[in-house]
Amino acid sequence: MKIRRYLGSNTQEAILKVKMDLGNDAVILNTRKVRQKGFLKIFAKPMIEVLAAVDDDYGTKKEAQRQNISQQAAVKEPPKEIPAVKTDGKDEKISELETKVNSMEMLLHKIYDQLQPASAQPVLPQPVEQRAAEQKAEASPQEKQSTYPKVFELFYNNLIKNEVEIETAKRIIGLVMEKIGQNASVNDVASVLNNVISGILGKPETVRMREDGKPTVVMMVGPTGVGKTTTLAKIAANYALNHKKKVGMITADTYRIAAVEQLKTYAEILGMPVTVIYSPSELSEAINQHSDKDVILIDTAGRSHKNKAQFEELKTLISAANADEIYLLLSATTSPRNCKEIISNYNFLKDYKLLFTKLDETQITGIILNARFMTNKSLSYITTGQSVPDDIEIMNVDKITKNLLGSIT
Ligand SMILES: Nc1nc2c(ncn2[C@@H]2O[C@H](COP(=O)(O)OP(=O)(O)OP(=O)(O)O)[C@@H](O)[C@H]2O)c(=O)[nH]1
Ligand SMILES: [Mg+2]
Repeated sequence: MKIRRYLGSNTQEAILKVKMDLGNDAVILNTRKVRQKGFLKIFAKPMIEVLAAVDDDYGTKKEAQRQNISQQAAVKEPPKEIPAVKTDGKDEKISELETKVNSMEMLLHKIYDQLQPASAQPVLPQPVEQRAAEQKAEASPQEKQSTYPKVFELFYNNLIKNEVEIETAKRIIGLVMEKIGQNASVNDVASVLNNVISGILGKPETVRMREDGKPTVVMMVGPTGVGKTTTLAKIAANYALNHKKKVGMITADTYRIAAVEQLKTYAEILGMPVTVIYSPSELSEAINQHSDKDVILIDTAGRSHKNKAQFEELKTLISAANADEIYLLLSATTSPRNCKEIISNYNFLKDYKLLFTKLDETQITGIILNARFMTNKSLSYITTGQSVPDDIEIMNVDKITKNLLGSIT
């Protein structure tokens, strides 16, 4: 039991302080009038002192509650339409002027570079095709070195430590240098870099509900064990509990023993129907069965990106589903090389959103920037643990950007 002392100019104020600090569970042990110490304070009005007690584990409970609320709030945020182009004329004018200033800066910068001795030249951004061709599977420490001015070098190193692809990191740093010049201050570099990275990451998009009264069909795909079924259950629970939507689930995973049981268990807890299909031809009938729902979530079996036959089957299933949204799930713990390989295996998908799982297992977030840079697909949710439904949130781009920038002190 923790005992704390609170002072207020009256009893109400002192008790309010107790509740703000310890919550409603606090027990008031004693109240009394006290005179403040010090010569001048002798003449002041007496204060009210309240002694209050609360359980030892209150702090832990409070933190858990706080996290819970913030996660729920994150998931509760209703999906918003993101306009493809800005409609505000003023904004267009500003961005037009910005582009002009940028290209003038770039021109000046190039002239300046040409006047410099060869060894002092910075590494400038390269065209996308060249970047792809030059991307090496595993870079040697020498290849990771750069010849940037100190401040840029430090930020570049942070990106590399975060496993951002070398060519992506070089391109980003090059872009920042083009924007503000080589002699910019740390703060300016950090601020422009922040803007460039958050600009690349873009605004995350969540499930966009259909507006024609038909159910929105959402499908989860991705490598084995990344968390497709668990994430599907988290999304289902959030739609049902927070948005009061009618949710149906379909599983096409009859390959792994217990896969169906896993989804059925979640469905039972959440009080939702689940349909099991054994072949892609059964899918449209299963979707019809859920025509009274607002959202239909389809779980698929984990597919190794190395298995061509399994991939063909997945393609058939995806085309049978004709889903409104497909989420490609990637574990944040995947190595950059594997991530690249997985993504290139899924490039048969016309459109999809990127969803990263297991962010609780790693501090390294370069995979997110790499994937976004490589695919240009929208980011969406992240998952941060095994708990259903709590451990899911809409990706906080600002947080990811700050993590990628790191500290250079
Ligand atoms: N630490 C952590 N574990 C997670 C997260 N999401 C899922 N898991 C765990 O990862 C394991 C696999 O999760 P599943 O949901 O079964 O993964 P899956 O992609 O459906 O797997 P397959 O269907 O076999 O391909 C389980 O132990 C989950 O509890 C997460 O965000 N963080
Ligand atoms: Mg599964």
